[in-house]
Amino acid sequence: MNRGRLVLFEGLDRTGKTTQSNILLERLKPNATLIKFPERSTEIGAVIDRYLKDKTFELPDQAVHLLFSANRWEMAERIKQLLLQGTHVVLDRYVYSGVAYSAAKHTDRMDRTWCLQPDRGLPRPDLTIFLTSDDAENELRAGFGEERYEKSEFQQEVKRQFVEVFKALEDSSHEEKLVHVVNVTGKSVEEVAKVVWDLVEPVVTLPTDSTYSELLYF
Ligand code: FDM
Ligand code: MG
Repeated sequence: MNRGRLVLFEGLDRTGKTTQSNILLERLKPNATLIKFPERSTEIGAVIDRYLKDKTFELPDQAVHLLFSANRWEMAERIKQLLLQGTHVVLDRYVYSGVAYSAAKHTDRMDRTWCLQPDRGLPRPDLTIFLTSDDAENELRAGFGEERYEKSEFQQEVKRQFVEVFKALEDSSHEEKLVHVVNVTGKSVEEVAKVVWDLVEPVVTLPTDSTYSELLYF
């Protein structure tokens, strides 16, 4: 049986990840599941949710980073089982967000290499779509965001970190590119969905050959 494919949307806040994840999910249904990180409904997710919403709730940056990673590990077995039973899994944020947001804090002795370690061994997406925008920072300035991290200067640093994380995690053992950058500036939701589908379609329709038999791992 064909294993499912793991497709990840990454990007800054307000670039349309959640919208596009939902559109893709509808297209792939019934053979697909959407998982959003942080998964706020778990025990660990509840602490993360509080940390993001309550700016008076302080935790060391290292502890927060490990909680986000632990939250992925809470879901890792389920993701694997879904893929192995032939279900496609769409992810809204994952490892790259984990490293980019934490590394953007520039906490002493908490560099990208440190940040990457706890996620080693998690299932690696067959395709990652990085949604970027030239005006995300303006939208944030206009008062869209309420949560921690939703500040334009911090978002600019996260953007810079994402680029470095993609480089650091590039896997040259694969012939096809696993990460694609899509700039959504000036594009409608439908236009972005079209670009996304053109990237996803070949990945989900290729029969299982040597390319998609084994799961990939970070
Ligand atoms: N975020 C998300 C992190 O800092 N680390 C992570 O590992 C993940 C998955 O959480 F600011 C940040 C990114 C964002 C916040 O995400 C909540 P959503 O997508 O806005 O719910
Ligand atoms: Mg957000």
